[in-house]
Amino acid sequence: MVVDASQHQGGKLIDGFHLIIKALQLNDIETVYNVPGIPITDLGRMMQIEGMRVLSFRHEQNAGYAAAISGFLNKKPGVCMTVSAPGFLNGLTALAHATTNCFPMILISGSSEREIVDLQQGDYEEMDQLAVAKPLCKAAYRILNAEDIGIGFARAIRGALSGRPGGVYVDIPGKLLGQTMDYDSGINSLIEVIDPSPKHLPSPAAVRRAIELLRKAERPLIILGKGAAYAQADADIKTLVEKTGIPYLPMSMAKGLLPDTHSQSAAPARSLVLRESDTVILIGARLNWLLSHGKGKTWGSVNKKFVQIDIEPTEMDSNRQICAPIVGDIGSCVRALLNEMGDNWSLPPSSWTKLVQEKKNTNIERMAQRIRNNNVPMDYHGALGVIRKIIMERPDIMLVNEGANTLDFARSIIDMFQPRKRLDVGTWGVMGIGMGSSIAAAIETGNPVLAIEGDSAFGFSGMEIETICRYNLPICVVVFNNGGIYRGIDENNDVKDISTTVFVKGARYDIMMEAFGGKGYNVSSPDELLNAVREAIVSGQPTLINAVIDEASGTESGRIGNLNPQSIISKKES
Ligand code: OXT
Ligand code: ADP
Ligand code: MG
Repeated sequence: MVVDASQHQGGKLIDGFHLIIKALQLNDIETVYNVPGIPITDLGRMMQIEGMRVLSFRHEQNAGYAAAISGFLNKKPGVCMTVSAPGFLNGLTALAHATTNCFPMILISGSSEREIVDLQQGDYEEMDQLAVAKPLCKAAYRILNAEDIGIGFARAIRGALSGRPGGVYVDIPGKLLGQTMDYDSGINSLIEVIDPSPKHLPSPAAVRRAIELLRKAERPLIILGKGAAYAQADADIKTLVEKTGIPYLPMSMAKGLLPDTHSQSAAPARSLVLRESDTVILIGARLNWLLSHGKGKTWGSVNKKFVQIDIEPTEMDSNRQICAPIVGDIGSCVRALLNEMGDNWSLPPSSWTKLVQEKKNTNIERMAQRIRNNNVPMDYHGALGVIRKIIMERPDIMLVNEGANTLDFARSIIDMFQPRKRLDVGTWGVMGIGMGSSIAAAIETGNPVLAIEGDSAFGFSGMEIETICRYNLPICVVVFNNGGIYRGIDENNDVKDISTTVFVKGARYDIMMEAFGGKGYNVSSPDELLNAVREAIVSGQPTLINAVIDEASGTESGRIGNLNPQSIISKKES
């Protein structure tokens, strides 16, 4: 039953429901992504009554991905709320994803009663959720008493935001919600978190060491990662890049931090700059698998020196020696580098910048030829050439992207022009972020959203198109329908079942969207695709475009096929 908060104000009591709401609102958290059910249904209703935005999803994982990306976009924890055990577990993947990607997020989950869970007496949806969550996030807390709600949420908010951002779990046993306490004492127990993400200034010695190294560099390279996008230090990062004249490589979610058409962008010369550079400055990017751990063929034989800016001290030397570690928040570190550089800074040798430019020209020319096609059925280049045009026309569009080939080709073909406009699979390469990210992007920014989805990728969160229609969001989903995972042409090896990577032929994802009142298009040429996307963006209506892609045009695992283990025994022999 819904109880109106105002009912308590005249009297003397406040309950757990309202203390949670007030704790969140006091800290400027006004949006919650959730799936309702026991014991949190009324909490969601009351949040709405108290003026919060509560968006209900069809599956907790998608609500969780929405919260995670909202954390990335806003530099403020995104909140997901789930029911006990199965709902909690569904949301947990997203909490772990947020932690892995360094996005601030809070997962609030209802849970069963402690006395029964701890004696393992088989309560409704029984699970020791706190213990399960702990290893998968930055911090996990359980609140048992109404008077601890303020402290509990303060710890969660500070935990998610301070230092390296990440996911925090808050366990709320159902009984907590109905607990009451004196109204004034309750309000006084709430905590406004002061400076939850304090500036972390780098040591002057670390900054000097880095500058000395950079002055000696002959072939320097800056790598901008999604930490740099998250930091929202856009103007200083641009100044650093331009003042140093150093070529920069944006990681996928850092694209647009400076426009991809910037003369110093080395994105179209990626292999060359990684191989040939002698000094590399990592700004909010880790030397993980996406950068081949800073070792091996990708990095060539040149003995490289690394400078790294990161808020997390233990990130240094994780894969390679970091010759000049700069520990601090990116805004402060970049500013300190700019100050230390002074006014007399020599640009990198022109032999280096020319080499990069020549490689860029070759790759850009090659790409230009490939995207200029109107083939039917479409290949990835023809279809994405059109999407590239759309983003040039509307650089404010939030681009969501997942798949294998659909992801990899889109990353290199579609230029981005503004920071934090490209949202994708992140550090894990996870499929399923599509609709959750799209919904959060629409809710948090109000901009149009264009989701470029492999047909497999879309399937992980496809039911949320009902959510998109229900809230009438300006989201255009384009399903790159090549009839399967990577390709639609795998043979079944003469076994009973169809190949593991192949889907139903001729599937019509557009009709799914129409089932919920959205607009559907089925297109088979780049021209048709261009018109359909333009119409969708202008209309602002929920739209799904089924874009028929040549079943044979993808490759196994896109550009990371090398990560598949190989067997020396042939598939048939075994
Ligand atoms: O320098 P060189 O010459 O090398 O050229 C490079 C650039 O310089 C150049 N370039 C350009 N040229 C011209 N102009 C411009 N503007 C330009 N920009 C760049 O282009 C090349 C390439 O550049 P790029 O892309 O920057 O460089 P590269 O070498 O690719 O970078 C390396 C990486 C590692 C950084 C990059 O590849 C990367 O970021 N990769 C991420 C890969 C990833 O995360 N993939 C997703 C996971 S794959 C797999 O796991 C899938 N699953 C399994 C699964 C998952 N993931 N999750 C869950 C929950 N369950 C299961 C599944 C099921 S994918 C998948 C579904 C796939 O099927 P779909 O139907 O959805 O999709 P389709 O494949 O389309 O069918
Ligand atoms: P990418 O995948 O784009 O290379 P990663 O997720 O690997 O990026 O790296 C992001 C890095 O940025 C993490 O190591 C994280 O600690 C760091 N980071 C995030 N926010 C900040 C910040 N405000 N200041 C400094 N470092 C940050
Ligand atoms: Mg596919």
